[in-house]
Amino acid sequence: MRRLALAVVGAVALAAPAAASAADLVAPVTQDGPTGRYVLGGTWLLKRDPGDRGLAGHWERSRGTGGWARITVPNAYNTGDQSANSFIGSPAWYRTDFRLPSSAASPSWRLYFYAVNYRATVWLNGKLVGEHAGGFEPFELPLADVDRRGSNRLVVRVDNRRLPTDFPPSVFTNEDVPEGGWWNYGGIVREVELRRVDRLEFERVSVRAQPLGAGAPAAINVKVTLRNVTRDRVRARPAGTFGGRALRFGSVVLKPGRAKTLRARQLSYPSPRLWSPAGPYLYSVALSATATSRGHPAAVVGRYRLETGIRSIAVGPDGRLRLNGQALNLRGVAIHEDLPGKGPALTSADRVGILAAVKDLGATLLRAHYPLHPQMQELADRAGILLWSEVPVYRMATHYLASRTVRAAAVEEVRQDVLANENHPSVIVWSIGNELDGKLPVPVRAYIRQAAGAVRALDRSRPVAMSLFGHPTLACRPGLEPLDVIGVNDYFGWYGGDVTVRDALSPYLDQVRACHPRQALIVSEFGAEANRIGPVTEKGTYAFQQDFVRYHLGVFAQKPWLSGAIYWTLREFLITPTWTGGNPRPTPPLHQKGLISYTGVPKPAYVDVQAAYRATPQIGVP
Ligand code: GCB
Repeated sequence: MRRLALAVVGAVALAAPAAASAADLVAPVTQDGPTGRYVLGGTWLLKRDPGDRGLAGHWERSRGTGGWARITVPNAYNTGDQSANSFIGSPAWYRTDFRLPSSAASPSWRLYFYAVNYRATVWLNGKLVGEHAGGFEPFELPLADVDRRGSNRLVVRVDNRRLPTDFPPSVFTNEDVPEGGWWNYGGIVREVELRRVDRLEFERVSVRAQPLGAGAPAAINVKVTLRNVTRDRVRARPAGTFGGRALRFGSVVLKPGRAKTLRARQLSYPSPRLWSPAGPYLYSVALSATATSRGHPAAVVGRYRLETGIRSIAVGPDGRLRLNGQALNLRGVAIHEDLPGKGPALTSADRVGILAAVKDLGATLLRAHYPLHPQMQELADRAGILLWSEVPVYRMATHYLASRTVRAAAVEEVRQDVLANENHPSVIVWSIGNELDGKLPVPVRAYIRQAAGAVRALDRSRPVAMSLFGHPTLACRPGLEPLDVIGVNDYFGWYGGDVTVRDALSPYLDQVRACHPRQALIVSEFGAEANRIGPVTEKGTYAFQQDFVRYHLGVFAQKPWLSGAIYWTLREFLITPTWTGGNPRPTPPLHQKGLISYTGVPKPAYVDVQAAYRATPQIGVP
C-alpha cells in the first residue's frame, strides 16, 4: 500500500495515551471513486466486550490503553474462536486517533466505512456521530465536529449479535439453535476512509455504456448527482470525459444542503471496444465538479474517477442470457470471503490470489451471498470475470419477511448494492436473495415484486435474479414473473428428501425450463462435501465428490438452453458450529463442498471441474 501522508503527531499528543494508536493515512485500496480519500491505516486498538459493559461504562471516552490490544483494520475480532459463543457474537470496541491531512478551512469531512459486521456505533472525540446496521454495504457519516488541527479520537462499537430480521438472519427455522449460512465474523471487516468534501459532493455517479449493435457506435449515458454541502447557494457544473471524449452537462443552482442530478448529453462513441471475459477492455471516466458561489469565483472543487466497460447484457426472447448479443452458457464458482486466521479481513494480495484461482479453474462467473469487497469487483472488471451480485437476503423466515418494515429493509439491501456497484462491467445480474420459502407464499412474492421494481428504478441495463432451492415439486410456481433470471440450487443426489435421487435432476431442469421459457435459467449452486478418502458410494469422500461433479456437469452439458452453472464453492469456508452439510462424517464448523480445502489444497474433483469448464464453450454458444 502506498503511503500518502503520515499524520504528524506533535510532542503533546505523543505524551498522551492517545499516541498508542495513531492512524496513518494511506492510499485507498480501490481506484474508483472521488478524490480526497485516505484509508485510516496504521495502528488501531481493540477491546472485546463479552459482558456488554462498554456502553454503560462509556468506553467511547476511555483514555487509557489498559485492556486494549493493538491491531490493524480491516479486522475480524472472533477469528480463531470457533465456539458457539463466538458464532452467536458479542460486542467489541475499536479506537484510533487521527489528524486531518490538511487544515484547509472550508472542506467538510466524512468517514466512509466499507463494511462493518453487523451493528456499528461511531463516536468522534466522545460525541456520537452515527449508527449503522448491516454487514456488507458501505455507509458514510459526516464529521461535523472534527478538530482540523489537533488529534481526533475515533471510537467504534461493533456488535455482531444478529436478529432473525437481519441480513443474513440469525435463525431460519429453528428458533433455539443459532443458524447461519457462513461464519458470523464481527468487526470492521473492510477499510475505513476519511473523505474530504469541498462544497460539492458526488452523491451518485452512474454510467451506462452500451453497444447499439455490431459495428455501430456505443451509447454512453452518464448521470451525476451533486449535493451542495455548504450553507450558501452554489452553482454546480459537472464536466468530464469518457474514454477521452468530452461529456457535456449543464449547470444547476443548488440551495444549501440540496442535491440534483445532471445528465450528460448522450455521447455516441464510435468503434467501441467491447468489454467481455475474452477482452475486458476498460474505458476511463474522469469527472470534475465546478462550484461558483457568492464571493467565490468558479473553481474545480472535486473530482471523481472510475473505469468501466462498454457491453450489453440482456435476456433474449429465447430465455437465454446474452452478453453483447452472444448467448451464454457460463461455468462459474462461488466464494465466501474467509481465509484462515483472517476471516473476511483480506488483503489485496489475497483477492488477487482468489481471482487467479477462479481463472485457473476455467470459470467465467463468480457468485457470493453478499456484495464482494469493491476491490474484488474492480479486479473482476480487469480480469474479465462476470459477477453474480447478490444481497444477504438469505433464507429469511416468511413470517419475518411478512413485516413491511423488514421487507423494506430487504429491498434497501438491494438498492444499496446497485448504488455501490452499478459501474462495474463485471456485474451481470443483481440477485435479490437466496432460498426464501420456495413455495413462494404471499410475502415472498411481494418481496420479489418490490425488490425487482427497486432494481429497475435504478438500473434497467442488467437482469434481476434470485436463487431458489431446486426441488421437484417447486419447479412451476407463480410469483417468479418479475425475475429475468431464475437461479436454482442443485443438490440432487446429495441431500435427502425430494432431492435424494440424482436422476431427478435432468427432468427437473426441463420442467423449470418448460414453465419459464422466457426467463434465463442458471444453476446457481451444485456441490457435495468431501473431506476424506473412501469409496465412491459413500457421501463425504473425495471419490463421491468427483462422481457427483462429473454427473451434474454431464447433465448441464445436455441442456444447451441453460445460461450457466455455478459450483458451490471454490474454497472451503467456516459455516456454523454444528454444520454437517449432508456429510455423515462432517468436520464442523467447516463447510466442505469446496474444491480447495480451507488451507488451500485442491481436492481431486478440482481437476474434473477444471477439465469440464475449460472444455465448455461459454460465450457465443449456438
Ligand atoms: C445452499 C445455500 C448455501 C449452502 C449450501 C449447502 O443452498 O445457498 O449457502 O452453503 O446450500 O451446502 O447446503
